[in-house]
Amino acid sequence: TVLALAACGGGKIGETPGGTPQANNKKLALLPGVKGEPFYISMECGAKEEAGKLGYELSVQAPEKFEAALQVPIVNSVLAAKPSGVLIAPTDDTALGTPMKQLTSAGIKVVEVDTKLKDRTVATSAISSNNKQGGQLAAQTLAKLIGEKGSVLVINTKAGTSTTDARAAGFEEEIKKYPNIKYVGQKYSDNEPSQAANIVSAQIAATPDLAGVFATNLNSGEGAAAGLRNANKRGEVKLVGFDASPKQVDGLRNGDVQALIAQDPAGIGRQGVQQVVNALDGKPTTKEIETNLVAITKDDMDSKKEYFYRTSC
Ligand code: T6T
Repeated sequence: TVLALAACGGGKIGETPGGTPQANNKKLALLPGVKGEPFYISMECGAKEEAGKLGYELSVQAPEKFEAALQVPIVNSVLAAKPSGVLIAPTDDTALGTPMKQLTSAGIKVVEVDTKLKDRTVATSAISSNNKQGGQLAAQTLAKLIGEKGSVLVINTKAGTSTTDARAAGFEEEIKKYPNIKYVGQKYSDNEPSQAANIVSAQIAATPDLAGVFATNLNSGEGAAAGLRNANKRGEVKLVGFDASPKQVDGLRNGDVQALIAQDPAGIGRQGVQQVVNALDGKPTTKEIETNLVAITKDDMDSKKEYFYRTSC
């Protein structure tokens, strides 16, 4: 039957599992990981611009916190609204699997932007930084800053976040190549800056020779900077962050942080829209697309302004 064929992936483009062809209503939804955060705002700017060029309307719905339990109901309400395509940053690499599959079963084209599911069969395409490479770059940058010796800590966000997990893994792999650097492990901040600050203070007390910290994203980096400041270790313990929010960029300028690994969120949004529209038009799509990453320090920050994130479009 048509139903059985479609359930095995045999349905035609734009056809629901029931076999009813779904008209392209030119509506797209972007579901970022969290609301009001410069990384996702920049992504939204890129996506909106591209959607406008291609004649699509793009709505944005984000949870108040980076949390699967808050994002799942959003996916369900988007399913009911039935846009033709969805761009989603799943906040958990497993928990969002079932709701995302419901989107594709309803004939909605799904593209992952930034984070992704472990299950690589659900989304048509995924656009993200090479996060493992970003973690390796962070390790090389931090190693250089600390003269390749001393103890280093990773402040991560939440286990199950594909991007930050990959950054921490890349960092760990790379930092182990330095014989005089001791990796003291990673601690999770739950993506809360205050928790990241507390972790840094506690680690300084426990590890007096702490030489460096790698914070795997915006919130953990902003929090780690506050922790170092509170402990009077600003500049003495070197900090490498990920992302380039206005606060992080200020931190680079004033010495709170020594290097940032910046992503291209607007490019992720732009290419996400291109991929979902290609899928809707029956054109070829690319399964995995990598966007740019760049290390920024105080010395070269003025020539890298195009990598700074935005707070409005
Ligand atoms: O680092 C980005 C993003 O890549 C990550 O998946 C989650 O955190 C950010 O949004 C920054 O807060």
